[in-house]
Amino acid sequence: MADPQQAERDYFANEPPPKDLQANVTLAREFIHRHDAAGRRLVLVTSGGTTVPLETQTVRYIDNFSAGTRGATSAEFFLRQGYAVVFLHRQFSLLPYSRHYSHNTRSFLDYMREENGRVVVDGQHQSDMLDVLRQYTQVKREGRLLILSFVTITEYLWDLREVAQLMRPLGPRAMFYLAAAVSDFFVPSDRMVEHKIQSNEEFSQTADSTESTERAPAARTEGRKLVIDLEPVPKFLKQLVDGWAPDGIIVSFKLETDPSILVKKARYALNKYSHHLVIGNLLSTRKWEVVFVSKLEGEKWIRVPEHRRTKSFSGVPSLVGSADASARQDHTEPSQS
Ligand code: PAZ
Repeated sequence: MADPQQAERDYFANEPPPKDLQANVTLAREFIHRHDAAGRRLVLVTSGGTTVPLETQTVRYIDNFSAGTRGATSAEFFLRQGYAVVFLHRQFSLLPYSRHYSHNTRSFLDYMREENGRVVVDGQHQSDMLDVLRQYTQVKREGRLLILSFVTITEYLWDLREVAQLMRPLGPRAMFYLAAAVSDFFVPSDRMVEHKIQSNEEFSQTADSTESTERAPAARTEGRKLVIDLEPVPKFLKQLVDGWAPDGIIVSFKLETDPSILVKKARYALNKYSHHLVIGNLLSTRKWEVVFVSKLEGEKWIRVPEHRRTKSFSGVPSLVGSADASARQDHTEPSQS
């Protein structure tokens, strides 16, 4: 089996860092030092899906499913509990607080109207919006939320590694809450074609246009077919647990679509990486049930009661958003629906 440290070295040696890495590191360093000095608990929340570009000048890419609801909602709850939050999210996915008014079927302008030449919030939304605004304003005043973004798997991994290493000195006061949906496969940069992949063979790239690559391009057309040959992304959870932040509290997520393997795979991840908690969820029921799998407590299901599974005012039903007060915990099997 490949040595994970070697796989990490190879990955970061071959995949160039994002352009904004240094700027992100500078922001994160200041943020982490400030909150460390104040004795605050810090959490890195990752959120949204990573992409796998197929071309260097990217027109086409493979995406990972995630709207960022779990991450953005959870970040609000960590902030409410007094944490400082580094929110590493997929660009344009949901953000804490603004999530209540974005990505809806309705425009944010529908919450407002004009009154005497001024913009005012509609009466029916006043109290909800005031509540969100007060929380947001307080967090901003206290400087407790740092928002960083990624698009590709490589940007995500560079940012994760740098921020995790900066958080390392905090030991168990640092938590890693890894809700992002991260690609398992990718196109290494030395196998990536420069230009847009053509569907017409006449215009397909010749060896000339990929001459910087000694290895065969990972995406190519054969006749009218597009053939993509992806490589595995090294398993970075192992590196996080053992190397980047060995004393941090690490919570990972596991998304599946087949209910019969969810708990098995969550247990497998827990045993393999020896971290603190795996939160499992199914694509179809993730909004109202999750399973916590940990060494200390085994398997514990948390469900939003049926009568609370209606849409919230934001139009987004959310386990974290509505479960804190009334979620039922039990040890039964997941719903098969
Ligand atoms: O972002 P979202 O609320 O639509 O979905 C959240 C989620 C399903 C991506 C998250 O809960 C999760 O399981 N993340 C890990 C996915 C994975 O197995 O890589």
